[in-house]
Amino acid sequence: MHRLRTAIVRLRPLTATQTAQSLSQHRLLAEEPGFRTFRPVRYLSSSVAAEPFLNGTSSNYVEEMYYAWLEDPRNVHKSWDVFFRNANAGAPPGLAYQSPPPLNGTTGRASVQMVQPNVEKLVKDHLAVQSLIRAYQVRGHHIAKLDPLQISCVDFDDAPCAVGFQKVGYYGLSESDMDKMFRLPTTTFIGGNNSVLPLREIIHRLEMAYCQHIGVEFMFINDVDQCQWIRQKFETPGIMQFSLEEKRTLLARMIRSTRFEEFLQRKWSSEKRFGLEGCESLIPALKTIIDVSSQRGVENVIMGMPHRGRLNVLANVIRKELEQIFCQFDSKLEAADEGSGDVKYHLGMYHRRMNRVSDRQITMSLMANPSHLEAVDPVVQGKTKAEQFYCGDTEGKRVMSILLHGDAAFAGQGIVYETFHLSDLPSYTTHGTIHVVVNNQIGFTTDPRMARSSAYPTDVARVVNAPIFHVNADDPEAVVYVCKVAAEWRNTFHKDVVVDLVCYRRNGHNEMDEPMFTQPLMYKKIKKQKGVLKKFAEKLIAEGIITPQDYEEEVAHYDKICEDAYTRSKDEKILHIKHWLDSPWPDFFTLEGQPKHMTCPSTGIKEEDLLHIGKVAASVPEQDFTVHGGLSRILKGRANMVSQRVCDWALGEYMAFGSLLKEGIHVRLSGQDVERGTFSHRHHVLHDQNVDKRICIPMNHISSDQAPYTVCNSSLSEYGVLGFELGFAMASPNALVLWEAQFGDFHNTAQCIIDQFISSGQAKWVRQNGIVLLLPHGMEGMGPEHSSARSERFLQMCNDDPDVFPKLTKDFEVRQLYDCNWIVVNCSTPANYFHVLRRQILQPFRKPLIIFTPKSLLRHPEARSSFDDMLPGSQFLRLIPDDGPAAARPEQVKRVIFCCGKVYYELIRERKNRGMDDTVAVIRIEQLSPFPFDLVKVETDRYVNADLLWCQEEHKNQGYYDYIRPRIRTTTNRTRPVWYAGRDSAAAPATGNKQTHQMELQRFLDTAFDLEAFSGKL
Ligand SMILES: Cc1ncc(C[n+]2csc(CCOP(=O)(O)OP(=O)(O)O)c2C)c(N)n1
Ligand SMILES: [Mg+2]
Repeated sequence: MHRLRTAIVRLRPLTATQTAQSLSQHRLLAEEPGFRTFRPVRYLSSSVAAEPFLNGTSSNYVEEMYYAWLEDPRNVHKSWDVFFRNANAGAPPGLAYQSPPPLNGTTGRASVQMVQPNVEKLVKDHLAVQSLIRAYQVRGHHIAKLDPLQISCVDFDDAPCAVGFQKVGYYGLSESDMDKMFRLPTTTFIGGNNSVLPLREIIHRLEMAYCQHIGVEFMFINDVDQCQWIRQKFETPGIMQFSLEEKRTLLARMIRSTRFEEFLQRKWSSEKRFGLEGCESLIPALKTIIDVSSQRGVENVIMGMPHRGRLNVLANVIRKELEQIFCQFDSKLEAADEGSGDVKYHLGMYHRRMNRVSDRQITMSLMANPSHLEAVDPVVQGKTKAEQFYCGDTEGKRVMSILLHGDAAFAGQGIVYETFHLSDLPSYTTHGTIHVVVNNQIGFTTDPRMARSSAYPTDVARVVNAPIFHVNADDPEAVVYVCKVAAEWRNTFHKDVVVDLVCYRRNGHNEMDEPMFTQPLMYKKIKKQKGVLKKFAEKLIAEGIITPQDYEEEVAHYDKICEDAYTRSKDEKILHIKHWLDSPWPDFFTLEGQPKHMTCPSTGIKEEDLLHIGKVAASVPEQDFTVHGGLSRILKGRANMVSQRVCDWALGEYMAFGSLLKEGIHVRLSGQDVERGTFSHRHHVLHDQNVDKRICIPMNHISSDQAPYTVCNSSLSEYGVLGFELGFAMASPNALVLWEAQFGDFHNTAQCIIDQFISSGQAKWVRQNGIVLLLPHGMEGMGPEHSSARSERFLQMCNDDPDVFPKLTKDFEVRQLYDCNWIVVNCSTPANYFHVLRRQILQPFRKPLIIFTPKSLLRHPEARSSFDDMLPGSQFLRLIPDDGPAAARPEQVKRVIFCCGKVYYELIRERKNRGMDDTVAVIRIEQLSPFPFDLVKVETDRYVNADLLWCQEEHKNQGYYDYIRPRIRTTTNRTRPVWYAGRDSAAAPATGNKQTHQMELQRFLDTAFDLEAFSGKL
C-alpha cells in the first residue's frame, strides 16, 4: 500500500568478506596481549595451500581443530595452536606449520607438501552463514507476513532484503552449499540441541522464527543479554506451542471480542462505537499480557487507550458490567451526578477481581481520557508511578501500565516521544510499559504513506531501546505468543516493549463512515476478508481441538450473556458517571462520595514549627558536606530571616512544604530545574562540592516520622511532565503535587493537559484532582517571552458566572471553592503563598490550583512576611484590604485601585511618591477565581465616594481585566463603572524594548493616580 523511506545503510547486513575485513582491521588496531587475534581469512588463505600436512581428506578435521582453537587454544594440540597462530600472523606459504616441540626444547620444521586449499572457503562460508543469521535477526521482519490484507508494501528504500533462500548468493554461498553442515554461532538458538545444521535447515528455521506472522525488531538494543533473551524466545524450535486448554481459552476470548461488537451493531446500528472489527485479537492480546503479568506478581494494572475497541476492552478485559455499558447507549437516561459528563468511549473504569489464570487478585483501571489522542499517555504513567510509590514498589514488580495506541496517532503525536523519554528517568520511570498498537493501517481517512515518514508506526519506540514485536493480528496464536513474551520481557527487564498488531479496520472510522470514498481498493479487499474468528474456529476444528457444535455453543452462550445484560440494562433509570471513576479515593469522601465536612481549618502553624522548619531550611544536615560558598551565604541569610521571624518567598514555600510533610502529606515538586529553582532562589537539593553526585535534601530531615519529599528536575517537556504529575496527583488526595513551569508562558506547550484534563476533568469524569501549577509571571522588561503566564486564558476557563452575585451563605468561602472547576491565585506575599499551599491539602475536597508566581518579588525587600501572618488562626487572604490612612478615613478616598501580584508594590511606591496615601486605596485581590464577591462588596461599600479602577501591568486584552471587570460591576449591582489602568491592547504579551517597557509602566501609573483621568467619560 505504501512505500517508505528508511536509512538502508544502517540496516544492510555485512557480507562475509566485509565481516572478515572489518574484523581483521579491528583486530589489527586493537590487539591486546593475551587475546587471540582473528585474521583467518586473508592470512590462512595464502599459506594453507603450501602447508605440508594438509590434504583433501583432512579438511573436516582441520575445520574441527580450527573451531576448537577459536574457542580456546588449549583445546588443541600445541602444534595446531602454533600453526593457527602463525597462519593468523601472516606466515609465508609453507611456513605456518611447525613441528611439535621436541623433548629437548629445540624447534624443527617439516618439508612443504601439496594440500587442498579449502580452509579459506570453509571459514568464508561460516562467516557468510553467520552474516546470514544476523541478517535474519536484523531484517527478517521486512519479509515477515505481517499484513492480513497483504497490501502493505513497505519497501525499505528499495534495498534488496538480503534474506531468503534465493538471496544466499549475496553472501557468496550457492545452492551447492545448501546441504553442507555449518556450525551455529552462540548468537542463535535455532539449533535447539544441535550445534551444527545444514544450511538449508538453518535458513528454514530462520524463516520460521523471523519471517512468518511475527516480525521482531530488536537488534538495535545495546544490551547483549537482552538480545540473547529475545533470540531465545523466538528462535528456539517449537517454542510457540499451546496446550489444548490454551487454544480453547483463546477461542473463547475471540468469541467474546467478536460477538460483543456484533451485538452492539445489531442493537444500535446507527451509534458510534469505534468498533474493533478487524482487530478482534486485541482482547486476547490484552488478557494474555494481564494473565502473564499477574502470574509474575503484578497486582495493579493501569491502562490508557484511545477510542478504538474501548467498549470491548471495558467489557471483556476490565469486565465492566455489560448492562452499565449498554445503558450508556440509552439517550433518555437521566444523569445523576454533577458535571456535564462525557461520551461513553472516553469514560474510565476501576475494577478489582480475581485473575483466573494466576489465581490472584488484580486491580485494573482504565483512565478516562479526552478525544485528544495520546494525551492520556503521561497521565497513565504518572498515576502508575504514584501507585508504585505509595505501595513501596521501587522496581515496578507490583504495579504496571499498559498503553494502547492507534497507528496514526502513535507516529504522529509528539507526546508519545515525550512519554517515552520519561521511561528511564529515576523520578519518572514506571519500570517498563507495555505498548500495544492497533495498527489498522489507516488513520481516519489517511494512508500511512501520507501519515508518517518512518517505515513502521512504532519507530519512535526505538529511541529507548524498546523491542518491537510486529504481529499479524489475523493469527491469534501468534498474537498471544508475542504478548506473552512482551509481558515476560517487561517483568524481567523492567523496560518498555511494543506489540504492533498489524490488522485492518473492517468498517469506516466510525460505524457511520463510508471508507470506500477514500480507500476503495483496500476496502474491496477487506470486504472479501474472512473474519479472524471464523478462520481461527475453522483451524481449531480442522485440528480436532473443538467440534463445530462446541463452537456454536460457545457463541450462543456469550450471545445469551449479552442479551440478558441488555434486558437488565433497561431497568437502569439513572446514569451514574460515578460508576466510571478510574481513581476512587474511598476514605477521603463519605460513602455517598461527598466531602466529609464543608469547612477549612486554619492553615497557620505553631511558632516552634516555623522556627524548626526555618532552621532546617538554613542548614546542611549531613556530616562532612561541602556546599558552595554562595549557597552558604544564602543559607546564612535564611538563618537571619528566621531569627528576625520573617520569610521571603522561598522560605514561605519551605514552611508550607515542611509543615505538610511533618503532618504526613507527601509533597512532590516536579518541573524543569525546580531543585535549584529557575531563579536560583529555592535550593532544595544541595550538592557536595567535592564528591560527585553526593546530594543532600534538607527537607527530608524535618522529622523522623515525616512523609517523604520528592523534588525532581524533569526532562525538558511540559506536555509530558505536566500530564505525568496530573496522573500522580490522581492516585491519592493525600499528597501535594506541584508542577512548576520554567516560565509561565511555557505552559502552553502543555495546553492540552490544561484544557482537556485540569480545567474540565471533574465536570467530564467526576474525578477531582488537587494538582498545583506554579507559573512564574510578571512584566519585567524581559521581552515578549518569559513574561506572561497568560492569566487571561486560565480565567476565561473558570466556570463561575460573572453576572450573578452569589448568595452569601455562612460557608460561602468553602462552598465557592467546592463549586469551581479550579482555583486561580496571584499571591503578593510569602505568607499568603504559604497559606494557599496548605489550604490546598486541608480543604475537604480537591481542586486544581493555578498560582501565578513572582520573579523579581522573590528578592523584593518588601515582599516578606512576618511569622505572625503564619501562626495558628491566620489564613489565606482572598483579598488584602488597604490598611493605611485611606482605610482609616474611607469617605475621603477618591479612588479605589484593585490589583493583584507584583504591580501592587509599584502602585504603593507611586502612591507614596505622589503623597496620595489618604486619597487612593490599593486593594489586592489575591484569589482571582473563584471571585471573592463577598470581600469585594465590603470594600466597594466601604469607599462610597471613590471611583473604582482595575490596574494591571499586562496588556488590556490580556491579564485579568476582562475577568475582573464584570464581576466588580455585578458586585456593585452595575451602579459604578470599573475603569482601567494598564498597558494598551497588544498582540504580543510584552515589548522587547526595555525603554518602552519603562515608558508603558509610567504611563499606566500616571493614569492610575490621575484622579481626573476618567471624569466625564461615562
Ligand atoms: C490530537 C488529535 N488530533 C486529531 C484527532 C481526530 N482523530 C480522531 S481519530 C483519528 C484517526 C486516528 O487514527 P489511528 O491513530 O490510526 O487510530 P484508528 O482510528 O485507526 O484506530 C483522528 C485524526 C484526535 N482525536 N486527536
Ligand atoms: Mg489506525
